[in-house]
Amino acid sequence: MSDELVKVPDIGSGNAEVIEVCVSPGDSVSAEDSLIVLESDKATMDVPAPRDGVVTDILLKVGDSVSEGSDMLTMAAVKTVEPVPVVQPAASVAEQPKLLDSAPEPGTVMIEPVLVPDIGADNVPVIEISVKVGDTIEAEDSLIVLESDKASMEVPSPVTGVVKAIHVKEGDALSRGDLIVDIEITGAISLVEPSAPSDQENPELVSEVDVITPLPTPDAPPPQVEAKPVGLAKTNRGYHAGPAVRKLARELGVDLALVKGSGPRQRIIKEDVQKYVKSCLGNKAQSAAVSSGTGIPLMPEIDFSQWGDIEAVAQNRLRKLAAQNFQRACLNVPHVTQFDECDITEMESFRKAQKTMAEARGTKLTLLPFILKACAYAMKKLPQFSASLSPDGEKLIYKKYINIGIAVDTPEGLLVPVIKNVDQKGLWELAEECIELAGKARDKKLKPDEMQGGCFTISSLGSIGGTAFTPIVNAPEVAILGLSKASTKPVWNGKSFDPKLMLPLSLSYDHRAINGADAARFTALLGDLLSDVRKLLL
Ligand code: CAO
Repeated sequence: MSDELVKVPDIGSGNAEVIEVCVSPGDSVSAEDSLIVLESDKATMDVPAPRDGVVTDILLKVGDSVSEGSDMLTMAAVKTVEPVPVVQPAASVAEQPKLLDSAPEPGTVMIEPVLVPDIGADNVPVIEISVKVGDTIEAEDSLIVLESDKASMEVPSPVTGVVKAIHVKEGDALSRGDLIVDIEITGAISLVEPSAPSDQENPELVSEVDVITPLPTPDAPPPQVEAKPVGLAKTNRGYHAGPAVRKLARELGVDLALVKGSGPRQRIIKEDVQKYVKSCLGNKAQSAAVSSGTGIPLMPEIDFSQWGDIEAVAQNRLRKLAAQNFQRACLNVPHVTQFDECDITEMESFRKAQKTMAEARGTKLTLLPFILKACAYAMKKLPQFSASLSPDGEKLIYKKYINIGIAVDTPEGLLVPVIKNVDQKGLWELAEECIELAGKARDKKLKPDEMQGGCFTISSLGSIGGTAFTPIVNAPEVAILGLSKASTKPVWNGKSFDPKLMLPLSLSYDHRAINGADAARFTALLGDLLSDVRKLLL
């Protein structure tokens, strides 16, 4: 049998541009599958296959301007299979809304309760409510989308009207006969109705529900519903893509929100979805290679419930982001931590002596402003501590400003607001800024620019406890100072032991940018400054 020439049908407008060719020679297509997508200045339309067959040649290309009768492609016929006769059984009275074939009389209000039709299964979850109370809808508009493990289905409205009440919510499990919505009828009722009870032994029964995503399950019996043109799955609504592309995306589990459209007006075409899937597979392979390349075996997934009760709590976005940053810094930065301690006895006396003054100013003077001042001083003397390495490791970028981040523990997770130009600010100003930024962090009021531009970070656990810890460098910064709890220790003065308030310092640094001698110099300088804060003025 010779190939059949398929031409562009009546497209309701003069010329239209081919914006997508959905098939290739050799593809088997079923009647109604999209062959090409056309776009005129008024509409975008899919041109469906007139019948089942195999595409043998494509006679146009993306960008061509076509009109009714233009040659589109050639198809070879396939052996036709006798269609299964469709039986439309009588509906059960109890479940069937009353049929009307005309609009209600003016002045009368008719409420149509819409029930779940035969969906071939019980307890099917609602994955989308497509309408809201007050919406004006047309007959056939989708009301809800149900998704079983075999198929996604839209339940269409049988009438034109206004949604008065919604009786279901996302996640509800629905079965035939459940009440979905009440619609106040404003137009004629179409003859779309919930179908009769399903009969597992009668495969010819056809539901009126549109199957929009038949999910292939090898052992599953053929769905008992008629496949109509595909609708839009929940996650893929609102993107510029034709039904064929949406169908492909659903089949491949692709979220179209993540796909960049390369068609006219950023329309997502088939190739974009394929490219996206390829890049995902590439990334996966790459991360597997990185993982094995660095010799880091993946953590095994363990079912902890085998040893007792457990509760899995979803991590919030902030904690997930922080975890990612910590891991990235840990894997990329060769860390070394320099431990030291410094005598802050006199500084502490001075700080405490300022208490009345602090109260009069309505603020509080903690250790932190002194540490900030001392770090700013040391960063000026040793500028590599406020530098960053270029990503290729070729350059050390020295920053001529002294911005210092302070790690703030909040109920949501760790935040690091940045105090700008610390070297230009006095102790009171720094005290006020610390309180303000820490407060904003805890109240989730920090603006992005208040968390950016840091050169160095201070993480103070001193008010909580501990003797030392190894903070993780807040890359691309190259150093972070950890403070633990100061405690009084006996310090040998050459003749006897003096009680001294000693502050433990833990300075972690990126060993690519800073060497150990510099780190020791840095903490020694901090010790010198903090043991006699008058030196900060020099
Ligand atoms: N040793 C002894 N006492 C200390 C101290 C130290 N190293 N550091 C602070 N203190 C004292 C303060 O001086 C203050 O004492 P007074 O009440 O006598 O004045 C008291 O502890 C409470 O201080 P604070 O915590 O309210 O204020 P702060 O300026 O010291 O710290 C902030 C502010 C925001 C850094 C702190 O509240 C915070 O959130 N720290 C946690 C940081 C963190 O989680 N780091 C880990 C990051 S990695 O996971």
